Order: sequence, then C-alpha cells, then structure tokens
Amino acid sequence: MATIDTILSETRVFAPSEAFRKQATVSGMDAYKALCAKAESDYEGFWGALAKEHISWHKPFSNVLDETKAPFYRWFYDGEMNVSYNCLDRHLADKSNKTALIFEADDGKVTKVTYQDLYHRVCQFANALKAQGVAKGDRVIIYMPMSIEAVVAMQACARIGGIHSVVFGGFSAKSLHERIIDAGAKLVITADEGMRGGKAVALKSAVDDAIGMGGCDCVEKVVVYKRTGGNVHWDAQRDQWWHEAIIGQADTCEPVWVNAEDPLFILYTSGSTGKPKGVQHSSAGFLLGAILSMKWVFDHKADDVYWCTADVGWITGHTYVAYGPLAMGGTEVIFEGVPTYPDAGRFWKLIQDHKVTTFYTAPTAIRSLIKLGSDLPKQYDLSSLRLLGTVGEPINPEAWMWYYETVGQGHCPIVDTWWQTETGSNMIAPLPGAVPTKPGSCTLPLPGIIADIVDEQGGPIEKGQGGILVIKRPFPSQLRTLWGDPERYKNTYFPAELGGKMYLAGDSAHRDKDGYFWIMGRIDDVLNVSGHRLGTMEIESALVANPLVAEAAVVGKPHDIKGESVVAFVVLKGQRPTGDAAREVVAQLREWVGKEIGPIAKPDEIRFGDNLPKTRSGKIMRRLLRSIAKGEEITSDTSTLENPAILEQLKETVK
Ligand code: 6R9
Repeated sequence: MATIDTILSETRVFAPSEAFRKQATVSGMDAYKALCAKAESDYEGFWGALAKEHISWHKPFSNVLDETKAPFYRWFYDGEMNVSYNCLDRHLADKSNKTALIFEADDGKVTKVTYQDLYHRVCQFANALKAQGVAKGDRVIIYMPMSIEAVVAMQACARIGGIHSVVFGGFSAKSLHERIIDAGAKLVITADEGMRGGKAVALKSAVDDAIGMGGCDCVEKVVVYKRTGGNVHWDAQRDQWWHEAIIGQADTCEPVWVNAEDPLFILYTSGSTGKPKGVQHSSAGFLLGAILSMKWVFDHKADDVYWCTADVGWITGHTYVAYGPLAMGGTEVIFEGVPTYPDAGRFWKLIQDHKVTTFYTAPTAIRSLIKLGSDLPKQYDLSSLRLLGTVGEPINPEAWMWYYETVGQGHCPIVDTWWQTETGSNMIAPLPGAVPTKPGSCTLPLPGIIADIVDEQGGPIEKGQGGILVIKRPFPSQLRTLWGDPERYKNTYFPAELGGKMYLAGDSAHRDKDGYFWIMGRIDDVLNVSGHRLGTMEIESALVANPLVAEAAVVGKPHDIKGESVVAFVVLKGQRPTGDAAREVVAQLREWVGKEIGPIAKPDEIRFGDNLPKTRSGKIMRRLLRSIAKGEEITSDTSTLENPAILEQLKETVK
C-alpha cells in the first residue's frame, strides 16, 4: 500500500491528556503494565479472576483453561451461563429505565428502547422462536437490516441457546444459499426490505431466491419483520410475519443455561480458498472479550452514549453492537442508514443529536467523509465526544490526524483497534488513558494477549524487521473451530510450520523501537476493500462460473478511499474483446459477481488478455499482476514466463 511508506516514517506521538487519564479505568502506563505483568505471571489466574468478576454465572466454573486437545481450547468449560441474561436480566435491578438502544432510521425517525423494554422484546421473540421449533443448538440465519429487531433476534437466539449466523444484507441470494446449507439452518429471520440512503433493499426476495436454489430442506420457517411494507412473495406454509409470530407469546422467558463453551454464533468470513469459513465462537469466552475491551479500550462509563457504526452482519457489529455495549449496561446508538444520506454531515448530525460520547467507525468511512466535506464536522456540535475508534484496516496518518483534529477537536484519544472475525474482540489497541498513540499504529496488545511477530518458521525476527503476526497463547475470545471443518481450522490458524500452537492471524506487521505494532496487510489472498474481507479466490470462482469466462485472476490495488480495490484479469472463452464489446462484457461480469457474491465484491476494474501470465509449471504470477494493476514498471525477471507478450495486453484498461 502507498500509505505504508508514510506510516513507517510516522513520528508523532499523542500521550493521553491529563483530564482523560485521570478519569480512565486503566489510568497511566504503570497500570497497563501491571495488568500485563499479572497476566504473564499467572495466566490462568488472570483470566479466571476476570471471568468471575465480569460474567454472571449460573454455575461457577472450577477450571479456567483446558489445553489438552490443543488447538481446540476450552475456557471456563464446566461453568454455565447465558449471554442474553448477562446483557439484559442482570441490569434490570438498577437500570430498567435506562435507555439501552437509540435507533435512528434511514429517514431520521428515532426510537428509544429501555433495558426493561428490550428485555421484554427479547423474551417475547425468544418464546416465538421456541414456538417455531427452535431449540438449543439449532442454527438460525439472520438476514436483516440494521434495526432494533436485528439485535432482538440475535439476543433471542442467545437466550434459548440457538446458534445464530448473521449474513450481511449486502450479500447476494447465492451467498445466502451457501451459508444456509453450510450451517444447516432450521430457521431464517429476515425483513421485507431494508432502507439505505432512501432506497429499499430487497431482503425477503433474496431469501426466497436462496431457498429456491434448492438443497435448503433444513429450513422449516422464515420469519419476516415488516420494515417497509413493500410487496413480498408469500409461502403460507413456510413464512410467518414477525408481528404475528409474537402474538400471545409471554414477555418473560427463562434463559436456557448453556455451557461456557456452547457456541453462541457462527459468522462466515473470507479466507484463501473459494469457500467462506464458518467461524464458530463460544459463549463465555466471547462475552468476556467483549466486556473487557469495552472497559479497557473504550473506557466505557455508565453515562456514555456509545456508537459503533458497523452493520450486525460483520464481527464488529456482533461484539460492539449486539453484545458488548449491552453487557456493560450501556446506552448505544444503532443507525439504519448510510453516512452520506441525506448528505455527508449525517454522522456528525447523529453525534450531535444523540450526544454520542464514543464513536467507532472504519478508516474507509473517515476517508470518504474527508473527501465529501472535510469542513462539515465544524457545522455540528461534537462537544459530547470523548473517545474515537477505528477498525477494519490500517488507517493512514493523514486520515488519523483529520479524525483527531476535526472530529475529536484535539481532545479525544483515538483507539486504532486491530482484531479479526476470528479473535472475537480487540487484540492490539491502545488503552486510551495509558498508552500514548501514534497515527497509523494500533500500538500495544491488550493485557493477556501475547502477540508477537515471527518469521515463517515461527522463529524470532530481527528487531525492527517485518514478519508475520501471531498470538502465542490461547485467549478466551478466540474462535473455537470452523463450523463442520475442524481440519481446516487447525491448518489455517495453527499451522504445523509454526509448531501447531501459535495463532496465525494472516497479517504481516512490524514493531518499532517502542514495541508498537504497525499492521502492514494480509499475507494471504484476502483483500480488504472498504474494511470488508474478500477472498480473491472467491471472486475468481464467481467469475469463472460465468459461461463467457475461461479463466480469471483477481488482485488488489491500493485505493485512496477504499484502502484496496478489486482488479480482475479475465480470459474469455471467445475472442479477447476491445472497445464497446469490452465495455459491454465488463458491465455483464460486474453484475454477475454482484449476483454471485454481493455488490461489495464487484471488481472495480476488469482487463482482458488472451491468457494470463504463468510460470512454465502453470502457476499464475499474481505478483506480476499486482504490479500491472498498480501501473508499475515491470522490472523483475519475466524470463520464466510462458507467454511474455500477454503482459502488454493486460496493461490495457477498459475505458
Ligand atoms: C474486526 C475486523 C480482519 C482483518 C485483519 C486485518 C484488518 C482489522 C485493523 C486491520 C490494520 C486495524 N484489520 N483491523 N488492519 N489496522 N486496526 O475487521 O475483522 O473483517 O475479520 O477483518 O482486517 O487485515 O486481519 P475482519
């Protein structure tokens, strides 16, 4: 990435202000170091004490960590609890009238829900799910817009021990189909349509299409929340309106006590192969990670108004929308729409209107809002803000500085949080009252997270050198396995080359003289487009599934706003097209990928060749394609290429 160079020469340091440090939960560097030292001297004691303190247990655990079947770790495994109980019931004694959710719809309509209300809504819907036949361990697909109901649906599953798998509303029917089958879902929860930027997004019809593709016999019922009242096709046997399903259901529901290790959810994410991975999370360990990071990284306080802009379809929307803020008994904002509707001041207006104190978003959103109106924040009263966060991709120092000065007005610490779908919660991030920040660095690991950078054999690297990012000890919030594919779990995350016990994150990084981590990017074939993870293989498989396409290779190219953009090199079965014909095929293929995976995966650029550059053994030379996509001069040796002439064709873009 072009920004890496600027990042590596970044020298600015921002220590926490005196005022922030004084009120912080972890106050000062010594307090942070003391927590880290505690974890290192008695690892299990450290985590055990935290789990006892922060989780309400139905049956206390007597064992902290079981490593006998490593890397299939178990945490707190003889304890019993319920995540929904921890997010709702335990707050009712003293916070029943506190606002839990402030929901702002696309059109600006605001709905507030207290803890008491949310508890009743979750209980009632949990009873409705039971009435539809959902029991402990059953999988439920949630394909919903950002809404109070999406959170209610997730919490209701948790309440009865159902395992949810949320599929982002921007994924296509085809992607949904794959996930329904892989998870063996018994029930699908969706909405008629979602609303984003004044436009309706059809959801129910995608569910119909997905199920219509066949092989989804596991699905017994589809529950549909009426959001817009738009027209939907109805299968009277299978479909059930949300508002009808809850009629007559009691608004209290005894939680199902689950084992600490029982799965809370599966979330599909992209990897190096074509097939998305079903990342499986536990109940107690996941919850503990959510709570501790809310406390340590977001310095969460009782009177905070917390706003994480992530969709519940991503891990960030699980940990920091559906669970973390509620487990803390906090007040959070949930926003249905997009940052640019009705104009690029929408985020700032929301912060002003709801007096948001803690704002957590993605670098790509920050960059696009700089571009669309870098002065806009000044037109709003942002004085309620006290902490800012970013997640999803590296943030370039310029965007960081703008966020700090223009949004945070120079007094809000920025927490740049590095973590992944698989880690469940923040791993490397500053504790804002303790760790000085540097623009572009996610700084230091959370206490108890033993992150390091190693070489390809798992050995130490020379100081200051880049290497691969690993976590050397198991930690409570990490994934437990890949749904239905334990072998892939082992091989992907705990490869034998690294000794089989270190968690391989899939990112490269380096550490500076202060031990700060600087994330460089993925080491596998995963792209990060606007903070969304996309597998190059996934897009390639989608392309070659098109009848026109013989072969395709996909690479990433640096992009000012999106971080990376998708460039596809395509060989058609027929002749290599040029001019209007090429433009026509590009439009068709983009549309095709949108249907196969979802609009987020549409290639930004498609180029055609009579062939792809390959070695004599037939391997596609992706490194070369990356250079071509960037428009770089090819200086490396291309003599091993089977067909050097192809390079000239691939340099041509379709305009
Ligand atoms: C939470 C989330 C994970 C990948 C991860 C890395 C990138 C996330 C980052 C970051 C630099 C940060 N990433 N946070 N890179 N700085 N603060 O985004 O999960 O969708 O699974 O993506 O995103 O490459 O490996 P997920």
